[in-house]
Amino acid sequence: MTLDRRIVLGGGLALAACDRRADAQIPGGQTPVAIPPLRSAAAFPVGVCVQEEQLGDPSLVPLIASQISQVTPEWEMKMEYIVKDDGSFRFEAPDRIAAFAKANGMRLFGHTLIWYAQVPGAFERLDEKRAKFADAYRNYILAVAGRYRGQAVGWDVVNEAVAEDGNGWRDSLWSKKLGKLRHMVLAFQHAREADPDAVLFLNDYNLENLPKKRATFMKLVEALLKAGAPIGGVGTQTHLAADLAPGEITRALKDLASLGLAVHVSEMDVSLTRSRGVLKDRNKLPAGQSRLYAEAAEAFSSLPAAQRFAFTHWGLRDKDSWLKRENPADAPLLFDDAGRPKAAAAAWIGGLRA
Ligand code: 9MR
Repeated sequence: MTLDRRIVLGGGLALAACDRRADAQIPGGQTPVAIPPLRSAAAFPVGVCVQEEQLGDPSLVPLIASQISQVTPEWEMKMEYIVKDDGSFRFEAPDRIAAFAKANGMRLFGHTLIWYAQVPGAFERLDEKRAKFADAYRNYILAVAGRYRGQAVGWDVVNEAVAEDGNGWRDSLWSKKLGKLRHMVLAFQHAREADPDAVLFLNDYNLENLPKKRATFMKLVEALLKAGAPIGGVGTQTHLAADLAPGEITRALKDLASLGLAVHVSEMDVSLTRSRGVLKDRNKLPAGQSRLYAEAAEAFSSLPAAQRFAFTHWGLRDKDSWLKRENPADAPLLFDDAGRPKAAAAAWIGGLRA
């Protein structure tokens, strides 16, 4: 671990006095702690997701710049942003995020090319003719992955392909038009054509808490490789609930690493409000959250160095989290709303190994 001993509070920001009102904003009675920057504490790239509008936030930008070495666009590199109603593309927001990454010496990670959940009308309206659809599919992947060629270090090429319960693979417009396995093989091949150097990922969630889903995910990776898909890595989103049992993350990461590919913890957060009730005492959830962050850091650190692609947090401050947008009582990230490191941040750093 290349530990930079500079100790920061709130990512080098002027720390607001910890008066009682500020303390009261921290859920579960957590108090701010002193930590070295995440990016210098870890021996691997540390990522975060960003939205274009956050690049104008004068308190968030220095926090990202001091803590982070890789950025993933949270939604503006997806079809929902890029594909306009007439089928043409726009790139203003992802271009700005890519420029921000470059200006700050950070890696850029592309997310995501093909996702069952994103089906633009322009694709739905294409002629029934399969050839036309296949051309548009290839053209999209070439345009998007090709645009960031030479900058994006990797891409989530296919996102969330495994069925919710782990039974088989999901249906989507893409699978209906191009075939269940074939649309994924094509996506990887087109992404490789667009960018010969980016590491290409299959990415999914609930791989820690649902071993059956993990097994299906791993079988899918093998099937894709066998069919000629140039997969270079596996992404585990790691959206967890704070009462997940100890050991699950470690088992999942070991299992996934046994494929021999690069591993990306791609979207970690630990929800306090989505817990399934194993921990009955809500006051214990922040401790559970810290424990899971520590376990994730330790398990990821224990993987062979060559397989540790990056560890991405799905936001830094609680107030920027998609989970908090869904439930204001949640506090799933390493930094509080004011950008001060929580106990979870110290726990994550404490779990890192050389
Ligand atoms: O956090 C993202 C949220 O801001 C977007 O509105 C949403 C749809 O684009 O996607 C969220 O991120 C998801 C990620 O892309 C894939 N895994 C699940 C994440 C949380 O829903």
